[in-house]
Amino acid sequence: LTQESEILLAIEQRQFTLFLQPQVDMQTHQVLGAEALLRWPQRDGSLVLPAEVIPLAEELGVIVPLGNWVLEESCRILARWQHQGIKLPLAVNISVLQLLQQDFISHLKQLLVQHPIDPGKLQLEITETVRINDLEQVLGLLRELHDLGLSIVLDDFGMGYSSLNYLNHLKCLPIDLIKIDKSFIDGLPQDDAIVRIISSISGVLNLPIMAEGVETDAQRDWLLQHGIRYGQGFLFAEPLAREAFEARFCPPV
Ligand code: G
Ligand code: G
Ligand code: MN
Ligand code: NA
Repeated sequence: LTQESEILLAIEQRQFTLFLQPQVDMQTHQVLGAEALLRWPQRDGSLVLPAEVIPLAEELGVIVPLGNWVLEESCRILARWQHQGIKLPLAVNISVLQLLQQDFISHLKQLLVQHPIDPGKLQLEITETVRINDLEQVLGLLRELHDLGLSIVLDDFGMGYSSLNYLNHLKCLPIDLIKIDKSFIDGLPQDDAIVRIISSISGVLNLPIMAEGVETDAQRDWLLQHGIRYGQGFLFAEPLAREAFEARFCPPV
């Protein structure tokens, strides 16, 4: 089997799974939602992580079927939650390559018809690595997604392309949340310059921010003292299998 047919077969045989990590209000400890993170369980019990699978799938040209499976599975989870009275939103990572596919929007519309969910509960996390020549196209697509009622999250903020011109574009983008990349949270509380800058950008743009990869009390305390309330990280919980996430964070209603 070639690597690409191995991935396609794994999709068909439902070998992939989504782990869920809670996103919390660090002030009240309330769980606000979950991020869906791709995992590929192997026969030996190990998990292949997205850092390996996603770039490979992009390179081999199978990111679209894989991304479609992730979106559909996320819709199934949201439909089940809606049925069970679980009101949490679910954030899904979207590769820009996937977003730029011709039929991405029509496929998404079709999914929303097949799975009658509140589109506002589906949050798309787009990584900020858009090349300048794609920017206009991406802006148009994000507006369309926002018009469908989906929430748009700018993932890994600070890592990608952020010129002042780009920030100017952000002002008129339908973005609902900015996530500060874990690499900047790692430095807290000592190295706080970048987080301060991102925090002030979010203030100017009037956008809420969430810290990723919060691991220590000291990081959380710094964030709260500087007005950053939303967080995700091992301090609160690791990504968990769906059943474990529900058992821990979704008490029976
Ligand atoms: O779960 P983990 O921390 O290993 O994820 C690493 C990175 O892979 C995350 O930053 C996330 O953005 C990306 N990722 C995780 N799941 C998916 C997915 O389903 N699709 C895409 N495109 N990226 C994902
Ligand atoms: O989409 P993004 O790349 O931000 O996905 C988050 C990734 O970071 C996931 O793969 C998740 O497993 C990982 N992650 C989440 N919280 C923590 C954390 O507190 N510490 C570390 N080292 N990794 C984390
Ligand atoms: Mn993410
Ligand atoms: Na991220």
